Amino acid sequence: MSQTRATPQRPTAWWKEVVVYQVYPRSFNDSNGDGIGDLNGITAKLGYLQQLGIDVVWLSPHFDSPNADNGYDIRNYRQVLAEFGTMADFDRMLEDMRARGIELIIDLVVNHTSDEHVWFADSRRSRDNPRRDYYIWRDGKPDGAPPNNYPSFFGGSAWQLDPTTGQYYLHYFDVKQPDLNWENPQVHAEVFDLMRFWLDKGVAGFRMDVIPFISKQPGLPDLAPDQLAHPEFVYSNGPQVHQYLQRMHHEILDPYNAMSVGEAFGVTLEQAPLFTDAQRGELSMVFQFDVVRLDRDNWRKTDWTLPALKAALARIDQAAGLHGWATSYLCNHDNPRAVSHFGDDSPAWRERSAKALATLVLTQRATPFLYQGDELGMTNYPFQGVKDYDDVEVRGQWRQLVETGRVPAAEYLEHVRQTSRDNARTPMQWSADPHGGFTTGQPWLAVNPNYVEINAAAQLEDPDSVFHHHRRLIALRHQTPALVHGAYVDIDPKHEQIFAYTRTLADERYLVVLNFGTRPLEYALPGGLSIERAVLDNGSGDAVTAGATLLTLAPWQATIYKLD
Ligand code: TEU
Ligand code: CA
Repeated sequence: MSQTRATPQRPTAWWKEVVVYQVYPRSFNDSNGDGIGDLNGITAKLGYLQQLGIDVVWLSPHFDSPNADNGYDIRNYRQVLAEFGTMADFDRMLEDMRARGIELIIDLVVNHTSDEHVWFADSRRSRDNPRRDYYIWRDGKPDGAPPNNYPSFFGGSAWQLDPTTGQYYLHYFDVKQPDLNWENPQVHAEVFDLMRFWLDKGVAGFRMDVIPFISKQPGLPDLAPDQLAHPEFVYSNGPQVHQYLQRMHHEILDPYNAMSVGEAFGVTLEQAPLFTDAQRGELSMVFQFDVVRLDRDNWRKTDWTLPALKAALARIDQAAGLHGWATSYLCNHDNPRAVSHFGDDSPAWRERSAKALATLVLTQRATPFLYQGDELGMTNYPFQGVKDYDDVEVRGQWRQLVETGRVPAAEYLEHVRQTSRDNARTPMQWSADPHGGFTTGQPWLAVNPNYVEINAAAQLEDPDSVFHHHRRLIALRHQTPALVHGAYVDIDPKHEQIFAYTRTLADERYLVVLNFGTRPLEYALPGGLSIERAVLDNGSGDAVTAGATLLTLAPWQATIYKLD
């Protein structure tokens, strides 16, 4: 097999210098009026993405799936979901992206498959089926109870009894998402094969869904009582995970010079370098959860403080160290909207705080990942009742917690309104047309009614929009190596409202100052720093003179300065 046939000539570690934009295809753009976003809809918006200036698209799953979890349950890894289009549509989309200089990474979901995948259909047929060991089967306890006390993230036990053979199979997520058995070398061969299939088409790499979970705990012992609330810290710590990833790196990722980003759910900041240290040969980078889960306890919303956010970012930078690399993100399809979460989505401050958060994400020493709609400052959805949610996670928790009387409905809804994944999954707001111009039909999930004010068409027209601020930040990052590679130093980690850090590469030095609040402040620069000029700010009207050491900061001001 010619492994290098379609290998693109990309420079080493090319993925450090890119800005990534995540597309959640179901909610991006519907080209045929069925209410569901699709691949032709994405192709139609590539000019928009090119104007924004991003380099890489991460496409959430586009594969054939019964959609128990919106495509994170794959039935056929080599087929496009019919609702999204055909393989010809995919090829055209990819060709058009690459003609515009945009690379594509796709979602590799191989901790589990759909229960409708042919591997699982075979596996469940009989105890001696050749594919039995593709999945994890165990006898129940003598009294018929599940093999151990593992919980599923979507409610209930992580084990499902299958009547055909009388054994249980393991599923960390929905019952329709059985976990693959990576102790079986045939599973590696199958996965490596499907990776080659997409790489040979010209895909540039993968985002890897819950990849630390692929190695299971030997003997699958019960979780201790204190582990039950956060099983991810056990599920992510199987003994073989690094060996599996090193093999994948050696056989697939390295020969194709592919970009890889692992979703490191349950991985601590101390463990992250094991995945990303280039000398070990595993992944390019990982998504850590320390920022997006700063104010979360499962579905519960808790409080966060600016010093805690700064500490998490500093530790992420330290964990990347000299030989690793990090990611920078505030939102994705599993989280509330960035501006509602970390900014201020009230009409007075939404735009300016969204721009401040963009400044933060795009000036870290890490590859920035923007989620669709971030560039417009899209907000959380005004959910009322449980019927407003589509997500399998909310529906499972509702059954397990509310219908059993463990948590009052009002309490659950108050938290989930702020934490639900559906906040980020409402359709893109393209224009002030009905349904935000996302579809001419009925959208699969309601469009946020604020599309009348917040939409791409209006922002493209307005040079001061959140969109154009993102565009300017991306362009600045591309032309400023210090903002990509420069050392990161938080110069005032304890300040409760100001976030100030320097980025230094040789004698180029930048200072980023963000006012995380609506109170204007005078800010004396610590440590004898003095300003040469303001390079980019978020329209807060800052006038600064050369040599200044005292700043007058407007509410939610975000400014990048060049230092003397
Ligand atoms: O999510 C991993 C994950 O476990 C959480 O982020 C998840 O969203 C949930 O909130 C945990 O309580 C990945 C995908 O990003 C997510 O969309 C999938 O549902 C999940 O894996 C299963 O494939
Ligand atoms: Ca469609």
